[in-house]
Amino acid sequence: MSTIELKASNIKCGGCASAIQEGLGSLPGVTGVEVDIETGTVRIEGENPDRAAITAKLDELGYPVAA
Ligand SMILES: [Cu+2]
Repeated sequence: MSTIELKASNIKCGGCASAIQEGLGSLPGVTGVEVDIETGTVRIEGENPDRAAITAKLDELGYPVAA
């Protein structure tokens, strides 16, 4: 089990959080997604989740990872 923590842009409400949870939750190896709306922190748990795929998915959803 590993955890990846990222800061994503544009997270403003529960709808954003749900979209992210759904989008990232469908990726291979991802077992859990938590979103902190106030800080824009996205915490992904899973079995060797693919960081590049997660970053690409966040981009695609409109919540690019902050530098
Ligand atoms: Cu929103």
